[in-house]
Amino acid sequence: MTKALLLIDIQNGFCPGGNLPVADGDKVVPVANALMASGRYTLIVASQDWHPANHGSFASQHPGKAPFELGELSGQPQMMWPDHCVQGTSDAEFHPDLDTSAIDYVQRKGQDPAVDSYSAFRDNDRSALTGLHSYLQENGVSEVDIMGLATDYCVKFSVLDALDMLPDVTVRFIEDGSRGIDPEGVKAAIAEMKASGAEIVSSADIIV
Ligand code: VGL
Ligand code: ZN
Repeated sequence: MTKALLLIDIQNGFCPGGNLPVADGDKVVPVANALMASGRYTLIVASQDWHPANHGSFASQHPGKAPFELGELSGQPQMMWPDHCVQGTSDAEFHPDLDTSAIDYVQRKGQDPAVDSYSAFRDNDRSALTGLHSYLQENGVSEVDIMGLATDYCVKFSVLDALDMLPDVTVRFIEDGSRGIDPEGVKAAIAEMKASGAEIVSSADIIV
């Protein structure tokens, strides 16, 4: 059994003080560190939202649009975000308390200015793959536990893609290791992940 822990976007930008802060986003850091130290995982993977400064998901690139309004990107509906996780800035760095020494593989995403990439596996239009799917397959992963930021966006899309793209793999969402942007969105995201076949677990179920 090759078990992977997938840490989604535990970056300064999504923590208090960041450009797209998630309430209590930093609270997931000790959960991630404890799981990494548990010795339960063969592979530790972390994703990193990694946008160019002119990324098309930024409201700043759409005259007249404000952050958190619905806009369009390449003809598709797109939430307009504040500028966040720009490549090479401190906003894009992992949270300083995250123990990055245990991370085996970092998957960056969101580099194409013309499409957003919530999932760590592929762009929102499902065309370009990031490489994470191949990495997990090459390593013969049989179980993926997923947690991080934000539950209602990048965590949810990563869980749904893991279920879709790794059909024989057990996919679990770690609830206490995740925080979301919108409380109603979080409830809906958990219901959708569950209905799609993900197990909903807590870190206490894993570290016994
Ligand atoms: C995310 C919105 C925009 C996330 C990334 O990590 O959940 N959300 N970019
Ligand atoms: Zn982003």
